[in-house]
Amino acid sequence: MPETAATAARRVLQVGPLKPSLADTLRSTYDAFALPVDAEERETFLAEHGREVGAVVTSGRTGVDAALMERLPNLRAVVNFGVGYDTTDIPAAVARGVAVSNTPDVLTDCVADTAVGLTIDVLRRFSAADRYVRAGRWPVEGNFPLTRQISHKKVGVIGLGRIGSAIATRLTAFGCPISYHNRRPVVDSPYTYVDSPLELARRVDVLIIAAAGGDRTRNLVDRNVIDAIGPDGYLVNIARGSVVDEEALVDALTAGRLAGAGLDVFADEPRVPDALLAMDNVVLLPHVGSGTLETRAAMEELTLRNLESFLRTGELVTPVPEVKVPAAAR
Ligand code: 8YV
Repeated sequence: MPETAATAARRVLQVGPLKPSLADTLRSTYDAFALPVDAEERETFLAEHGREVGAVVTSGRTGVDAALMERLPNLRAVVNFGVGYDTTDIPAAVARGVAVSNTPDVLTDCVADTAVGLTIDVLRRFSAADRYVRAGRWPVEGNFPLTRQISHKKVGVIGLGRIGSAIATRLTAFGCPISYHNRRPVVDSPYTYVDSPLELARRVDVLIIAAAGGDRTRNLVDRNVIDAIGPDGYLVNIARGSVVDEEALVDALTAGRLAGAGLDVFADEPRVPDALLAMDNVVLLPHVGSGTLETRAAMEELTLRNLESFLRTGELVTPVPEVKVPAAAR
């Protein structure tokens, strides 16, 4: 009998840590397995149960690589908590007819707020000024040094998707002229298109990265782009650490070839290069872009809607664009 959504493996598997309430629901409502962390236990689990798994629920921090897909031969859906799905092997999913969903839209506002917050913080040096007060330096050393104004700064956005556009809208209200780089110009965009990250970096005071991670954007912001931002310029990254050559970024900051950086994401999270920890002109956040109660609840709800819909109908609610597997192929 050909495999259909009705006859397919139905077991749900949690891969990697998830929001505790989501993990609880998976266990209690969906009788889900959780993939063991220990290598030996994982091996035993996959040998015993791998064929039963029809859907994985994971997050952008863990994902499903090609090797794990191989061990889940009846996998038909990867339901991803998070908008970014660069940790899931998309070509392997396409080749295997595995559908993938993410959680777009519901986190756009919070991630854009974070980008603006980081931009203000790194230019106005609020976190550094806070440290100055706490260290008791104000009464001893006097006024905190002057900082940089944010209003009217020229801002460049790499990746004018949903989040990039929400950042641009916010910063337009600050009087910032916005230009952007995408693979292609956005039709009817009110912002100025620039056809390379290098040229964009040359033109702006603040370069904000909002592009998706993955192979296509790896080190898109390389040494040359960082140098083009220049010693009076700032870099803000709320996307993925992989989009920036982190070593080049550290070098530029160390040598004073870049004024400062606001970073919510890093190349090897949760590790942050030691050199950055010692700098006062960087703001470092532990990947909290979407991390509010409201947004994480909305992400959880959308994740569960995708799972429920997939189990009932074989269709995902918010499939990612690259992997729209027609129902007939599943
Ligand atoms: C989350 C994110 O921190 O959505 C994304 O791509 O990076 C963040 O919203 C992450 O997905 C949670 O695991």
